[in-house]
Amino acid sequence: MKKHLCFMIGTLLLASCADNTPAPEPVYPIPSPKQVAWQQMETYAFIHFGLNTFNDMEWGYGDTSPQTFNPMRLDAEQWARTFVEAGMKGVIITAKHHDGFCLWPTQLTEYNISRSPYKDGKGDVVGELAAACRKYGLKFGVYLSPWDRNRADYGEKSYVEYYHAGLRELLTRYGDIFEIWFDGANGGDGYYGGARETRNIDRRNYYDFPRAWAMVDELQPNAICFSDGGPGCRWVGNERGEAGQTNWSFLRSAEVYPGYPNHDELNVGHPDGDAWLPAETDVSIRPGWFYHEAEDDKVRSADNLTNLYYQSVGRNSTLLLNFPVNKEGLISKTDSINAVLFHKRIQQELSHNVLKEARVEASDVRGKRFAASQVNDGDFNTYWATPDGANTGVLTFTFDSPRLVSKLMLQEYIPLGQRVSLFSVEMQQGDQWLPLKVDEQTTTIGYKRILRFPETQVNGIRIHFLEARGPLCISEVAAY
Ligand code: FUL
Repeated sequence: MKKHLCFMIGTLLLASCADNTPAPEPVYPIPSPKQVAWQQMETYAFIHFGLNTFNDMEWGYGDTSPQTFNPMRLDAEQWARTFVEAGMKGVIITAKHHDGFCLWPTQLTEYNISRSPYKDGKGDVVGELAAACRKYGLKFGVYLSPWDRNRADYGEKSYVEYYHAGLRELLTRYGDIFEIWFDGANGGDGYYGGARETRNIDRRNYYDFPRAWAMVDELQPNAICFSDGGPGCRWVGNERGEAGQTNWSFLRSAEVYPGYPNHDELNVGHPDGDAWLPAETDVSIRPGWFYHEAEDDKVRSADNLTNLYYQSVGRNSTLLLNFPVNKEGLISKTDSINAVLFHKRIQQELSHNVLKEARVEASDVRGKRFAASQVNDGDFNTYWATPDGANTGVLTFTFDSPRLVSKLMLQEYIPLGQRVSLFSVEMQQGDQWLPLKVDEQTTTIGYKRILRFPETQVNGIRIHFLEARGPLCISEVAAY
């Protein structure tokens, strides 16, 4: 009886604490769960490797002999270990670049690795990397260039069938694929089976991309399709490693297509876009995408890479960092050392979140389960939310004793959409609240925004959310 009574009282107490306040309605467009999981990868590697590597080229013409492809020490596990130590969550390899040479053995064309001296024609670089990824817990992706400077039938219907058949092989032979790269460089001069001429195609319609994307949905439903206009993620609009300070994860889908010429729009997104298409920032650790001996002393330093991280991941984008595998078939020493040092730098710079030791108050709260304390609990899936109609608000963090800070990290709960379009920050120094001066626009936040500023001693931090597309949904705020 006593036990029963205790249970009843417990249930009553629980009921009075429970908060049934509904979550805010989504503000469209919103990401699919796979787009959220993809964005949470944050950094992953790119590999450019192929005939170009052995012939000191960036864009092979399509006539280089497969006999020149001969890496003597190729070790895909060395690549994978480098990426793991550099904190990367996956890798995308150029299975076929514009020169048309296929890094996997295929019956579809003679222009493939089985015609090279590598492993006496029995090698499969795509397969070797896929296996290394499985062993080291990395996600695996492929780049399959639509433009093909080798094929005699480039420009005709049969080439499009060939392209789709190659895609099917990659989607079915190598296990799970997290991303497929549909590059936007398209048409121009090439070998084209000996024709040696210039061919132009209709960028928008020639490749029948909707059919390719449907094949991906069917065979690899968890994969993200990259192109200038998605449908999974979009190009950031430059190869400098720089996402827009204002960066919306949307585009007007009817306007953008692979090969879209307005790169500035891709950099910031379309604030009124109808499709969720977050930006991916692709950049090489060296000046070129492919390996060139002359660039051995031009590898980006850890400092340089650190800056790229803040300009990409810190601006609501992902970072796709390219490693030009060398002629031996390895990632060169400087490249791997600098990538690992970069990761250690970021880990160290963002290790001690002082807001975990702060009191936090909000101007307005939707209900108990959306309390301000959700923003410094380290859990992306819980968030502070404001009531319907309250599209502005203030978060105030205060410390018992002063703290030194030089970075501020903000995250929106993007499963319900990207909302904030303007915010400002104040720092409490002594008794005074002073505006934080940063060199960047403080407009959008999205999945992640990181602001950098000179080290400052503060007693508190206050964030004013000044404009948003709906009630605020803030997942996390951290200061380091
Ligand atoms: C571009 C290509 O033309 C480059 O060669 C490289 O692959 C880069 C990632 O994409 O469009």
